[in-house]
Amino acid sequence: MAVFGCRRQDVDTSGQPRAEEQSAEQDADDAARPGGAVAGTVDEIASARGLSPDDVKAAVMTFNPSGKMDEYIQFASGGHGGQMLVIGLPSMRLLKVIATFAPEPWQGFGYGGEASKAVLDGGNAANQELRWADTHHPALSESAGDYDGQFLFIGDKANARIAVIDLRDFETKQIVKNPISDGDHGGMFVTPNTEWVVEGGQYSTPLGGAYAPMSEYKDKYRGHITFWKFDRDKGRIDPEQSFAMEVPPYWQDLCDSGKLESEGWVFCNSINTELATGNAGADGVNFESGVSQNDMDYLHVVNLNKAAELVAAGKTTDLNGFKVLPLQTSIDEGLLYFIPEPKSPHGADVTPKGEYIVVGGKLDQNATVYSFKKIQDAIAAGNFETDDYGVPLLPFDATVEAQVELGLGPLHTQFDDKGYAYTSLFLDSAVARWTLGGSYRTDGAEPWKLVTKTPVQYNIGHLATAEGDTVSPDGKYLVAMNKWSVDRFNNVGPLLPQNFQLLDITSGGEQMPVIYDSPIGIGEPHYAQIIKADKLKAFEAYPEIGWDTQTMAVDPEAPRAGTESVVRDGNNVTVRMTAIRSHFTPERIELKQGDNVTLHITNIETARDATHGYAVSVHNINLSLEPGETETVKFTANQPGVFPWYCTEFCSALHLEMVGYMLVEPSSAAASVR
Ligand SMILES: [Cu+2]
Repeated sequence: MAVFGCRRQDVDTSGQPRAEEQSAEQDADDAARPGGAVAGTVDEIASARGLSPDDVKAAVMTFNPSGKMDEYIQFASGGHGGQMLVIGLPSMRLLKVIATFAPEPWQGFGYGGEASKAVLDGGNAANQELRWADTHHPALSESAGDYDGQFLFIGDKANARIAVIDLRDFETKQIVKNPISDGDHGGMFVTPNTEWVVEGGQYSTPLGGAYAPMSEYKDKYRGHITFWKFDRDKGRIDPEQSFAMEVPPYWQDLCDSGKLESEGWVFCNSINTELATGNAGADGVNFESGVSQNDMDYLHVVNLNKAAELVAAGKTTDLNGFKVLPLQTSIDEGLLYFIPEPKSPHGADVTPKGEYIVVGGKLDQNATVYSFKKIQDAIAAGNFETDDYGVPLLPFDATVEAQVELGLGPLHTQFDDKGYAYTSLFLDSAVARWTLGGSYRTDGAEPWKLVTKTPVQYNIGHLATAEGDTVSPDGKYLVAMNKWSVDRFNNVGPLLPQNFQLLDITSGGEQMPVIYDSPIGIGEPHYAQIIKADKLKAFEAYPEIGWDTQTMAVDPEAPRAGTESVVRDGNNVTVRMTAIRSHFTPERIELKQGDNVTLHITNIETARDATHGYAVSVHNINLSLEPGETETVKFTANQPGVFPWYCTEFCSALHLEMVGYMLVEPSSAAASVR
């Protein structure tokens, strides 16, 4: 197998990159080295490691030598780790874990700083300091239907919360709790200009935190679809301008926003139109079978623009201080329609030009494709049957454009730039490529037809293609987000990592190889979006010294070089401190037991990557101060003693010397004993 010449572009046995030319004798020498070490030409290395030509090709397609950047950035949910993962493509290297709903010490998120405390406390509920989340579906902000690289939203399925991340510094700025429900799944999905962030519910309950026995499920339990208003200038969701639609107590599932032709509409599917309530002892049918009785569930078709008009006109009721459109209002005003969809569906995905909605029915072998135009015609035709709650039911046959037989367990669909759709098949453990029809077919290929399937390892949930949720997908990479990895990686015990597999989808046709396996050892990542890397315009360092990361502006009160001080006012002590390589100013704080301490600290560095930490022993305080950042910590000095603090980032040769002492004088001799 001739792959390259004998230029050594790979790694040597110590893992160090090597690029120097070698003579043939040296290559032969290296190859013959004892101990099984791999060395020699690329051919010899491939042979010694048992790599096929396809393996070598995949390696060349994904390998980034030191200093080479990735072309795409994938933002994947971190599952019940409560975080966001930032992964480069095609290398699949993990670039960052963004602390989102869970405290994270490296980023100083939730360890004493007032800013992150305020963000995390925004998600508290039911008198609980909620400090974890099951992050599900991330959504990048869009302008005119394309990712704009400005903001990132992520939903918490476990507690019905939304986080807003600002992509200028990749930090979480806001967490909001849904005031009327404690669960969701169909979010986040943004409208094409990010006016609205959509959060669809999941397990129906009495709304607003009320109680009702399961025997009253049909009458008292309800689902919701919540529309959060996003204020782009402020970079925050505005709960005052947000609202929810009350919907029947089916379990709403994934949603997607209309685009172009269908802009202003939202599509969510549902399961449990059976209204199953589970078993208790010998009573009733379990959910697994109870929820799977009907051949058809209901695709929810929502006229969002009209709903927003009615909300503005005051047609809402108030529940826990939140605007809610009652179900009857949505029916009377023509905001909500149902269409039968087979069977126990999961994904509802709008095609790039917005004219079709693709539904994957978990217990059906087809992807079902609805036509937005046919839906509009059916609405205009009127004369509806209704479901048990009076919601108009549009006929299946009149609204379906095509059904495409794909295989077992179709879930979620993404798109490319060549008129193909890609659907995950959970039960088949495969990715299906199939042809769209209509205006997508300019190549003469048969429309609405399965083209090929690539096996993945194993149990794929979602998949994501490059720019795949936009009006202009790139058609370059597909990531299969596999729930099980079984035999793919070294055994690390009974809790196994998930497996992200990268597929090359550039060539179309029947070629769609897996080119990289990436273990994910954090939570269970659920969904991801992939953006062209050059759309991201993150700060390299904060723009000015004294930067407040909450206001994203300079804090005029931030400590600066020469303004450091310790000021006592009774038992209130205010410390103004700076950090720079390799010292804090001041380096000593003398307190009395019981003092209330407010510490303002600024990293006065401007150099890229010159981050300092500020960690105080046994006080659960650890800040990360990126260049220019200012931060505030408040605590009471209850514990007498002597407490060193130090910089937790290895910032310079004299990093060990970047230290200070906090002395807390006991209020009495007895108090000094711990
Ligand atoms: Cu999902």
